[in-house]
Amino acid sequence: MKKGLVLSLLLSFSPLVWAAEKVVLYNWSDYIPDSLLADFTKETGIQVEVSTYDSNETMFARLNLLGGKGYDLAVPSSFFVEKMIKQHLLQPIDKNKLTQFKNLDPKMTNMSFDPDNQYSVPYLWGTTAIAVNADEVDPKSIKHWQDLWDPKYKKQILLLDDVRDIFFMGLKVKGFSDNTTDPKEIEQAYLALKELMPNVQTFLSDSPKGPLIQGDVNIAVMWNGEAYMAAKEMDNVAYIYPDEGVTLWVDNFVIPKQAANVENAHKLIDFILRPSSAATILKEIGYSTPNLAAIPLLSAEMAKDTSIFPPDPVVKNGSLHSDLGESNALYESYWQKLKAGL
Ligand code: N2P
Repeated sequence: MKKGLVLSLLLSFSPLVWAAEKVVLYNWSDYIPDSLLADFTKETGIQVEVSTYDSNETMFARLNLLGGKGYDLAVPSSFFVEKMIKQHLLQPIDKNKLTQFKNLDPKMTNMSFDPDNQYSVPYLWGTTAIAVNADEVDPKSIKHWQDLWDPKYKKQILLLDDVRDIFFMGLKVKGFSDNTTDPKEIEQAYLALKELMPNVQTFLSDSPKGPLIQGDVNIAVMWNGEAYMAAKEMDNVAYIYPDEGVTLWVDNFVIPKQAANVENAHKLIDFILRPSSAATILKEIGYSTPNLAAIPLLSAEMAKDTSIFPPDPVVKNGSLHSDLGESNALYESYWQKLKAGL
């Protein structure tokens, strides 16, 4: 008994207890440099436990199942922030604790999915468009989404395993809105995508750059940062924005309702909001940043890279997914059929 008391006293003053300070981050894969998290731990003593997901749907299903327990931070795209707020899965963020919030572009705060940023803080944004191995495919030959349906690309295309980003293509080639809830339009998009299937080699969202780098596919419908990372490992990657427009997305930090380490979650967000952190992230993974104060820290080459920072007309012509409520189930059932080859 006495021994136990001494031991616990000793422990409470030992570094072991400090090491137990932690924050659990549920993030997209390949979405934050490990070195940056290590710097955070070095500075604060707070360990970051990371687990990853590769779609909003997976992240949502998990948090919903656990009632938001077990994770201190997650990084949903805007339309899932909206959905998670509606389902009471999130807790408010205390902006008084975020000394670096001021660095954010006012255009990227107070967005309609979360006015006043009560529940979310923008992390990165970007596009879903077409990356090609330009040694094999002439980038100028692809101007429209429809071009991917050309039989000459048999088995050459990788698609993200992402229902909304891929339905976007099907809806666009049919001339419909990517946020449609009309069952007939959704069906038409499914039928269009079904016709694309002979050209599709694989669906992949966990490091989709891999098959492009290895030469297993020549075309990948994927996120801009993955194209940027691919370009570090292969010579000739081009990132193409088809004329009909592309998916734009904004991913945001949120704190699940039952998070255990709320204080540490705020500390990590604030650390990431530092201009130097944001610049490090960009250099590593090549997504666009809402952090205006980070831009002067980038090389001229990066600042003018149109895969990182899409040109204005691309942004104007792009579209953010909205939460489609009941219609999600219909998309999902066509999506499963499509992937099963039905
Ligand atoms: C990177 C994930 C990109 C996030 N693996 C797309 N919203």
